[in-house]
Amino acid sequence: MSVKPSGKRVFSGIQPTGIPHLGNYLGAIQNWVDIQQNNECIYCLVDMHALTVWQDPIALKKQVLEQTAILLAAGIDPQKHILFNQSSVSAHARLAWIFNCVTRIGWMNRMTQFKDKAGKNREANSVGLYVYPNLMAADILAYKATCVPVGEDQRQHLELTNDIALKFNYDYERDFFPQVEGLIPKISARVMNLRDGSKKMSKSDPSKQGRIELLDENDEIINKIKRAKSDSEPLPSEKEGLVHRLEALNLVSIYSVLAKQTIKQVLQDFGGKGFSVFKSALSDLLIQEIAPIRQKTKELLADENYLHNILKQGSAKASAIAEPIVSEAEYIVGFLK
Ligand code: AQP
Repeated sequence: MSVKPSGKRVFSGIQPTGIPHLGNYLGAIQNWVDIQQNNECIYCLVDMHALTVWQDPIALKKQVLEQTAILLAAGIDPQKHILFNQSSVSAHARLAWIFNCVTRIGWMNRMTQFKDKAGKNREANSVGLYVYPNLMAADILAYKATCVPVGEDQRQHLELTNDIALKFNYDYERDFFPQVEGLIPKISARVMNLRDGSKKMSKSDPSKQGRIELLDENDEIINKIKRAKSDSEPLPSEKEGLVHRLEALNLVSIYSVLAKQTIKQVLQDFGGKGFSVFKSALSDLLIQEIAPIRQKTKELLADENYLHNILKQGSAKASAIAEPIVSEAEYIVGFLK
């Protein structure tokens, strides 16, 4: 994955709704780590977003700490950058309310992620899930961040963020919020469910068999890849041979990102070979990537105070940036200060 250093302010978040999976890792976290080199990065455990779907309160607290440990283990540097939990910085909620009043209902109705997540019984979902993209816009714009590393599934929400910023600037006749740019990994932007190549890999999928979690033990990784859906044909030698073979394409894409090879190169090596050989090589690559993160996470989880302190320091640093920006936005819309 190649990311050009730009010296920008970066914001990104992840929901503490479970253990991050390979999709979160390849679509977001790996990118987060890389761009720390040359940018000012603000990374957030978005517990307020998590609440848009019911969460067990005890589990949610545990998951925030678990994800903090995983992000640190994956290489996030909380000294040079900022790592915190969203609910501890009130600027997010305050700006989100303003954006609820800026966004038009027609815009929200076009959000495909809501449609996917809400399912058939839309009316039974929380209002929070519906206005989730407004909170996401507030997360980013509370810091006037201009660079947002996310997976491909978030592209539409970023476009909405830009529409909100433009409308706010237009309505209040000033150039206050910047336009944001997504930093979306080109290869394997969307990692798919191992059991169903038409669905994205997701933390909230009831079955863990469809996802590789970053805390999976080596034998779990091997078993999940063994049982991953494939087909009876050998792998093709050309990329065109993967059209209509969603699950095979997903496995090859994962391999190509982990091995830092193009799909063409992977198929040069594995074209004509059966899935058992390929899956065994894929498991090896996954274990090589995930085992050190799992090990380090376990060590970090042994000291919860340390993790609490990291988040506390992160919240203070985040507030110091967001507070003046959001206070000014409140003043602009007419709140007494
Ligand atoms: N399957 C995926 N492939 C590539 N990128 C992905 N991301 C999520 N799933 C994939 C990226 O991970 C970042 C954090 O996502 P999130 O946890 O905030 O929420 P999400 O996109 O809704 O992810 P999940 O796993 O599907 O969570 P649940 O099940 O809780 O809703 C984002 O940058 C996202 O693009």
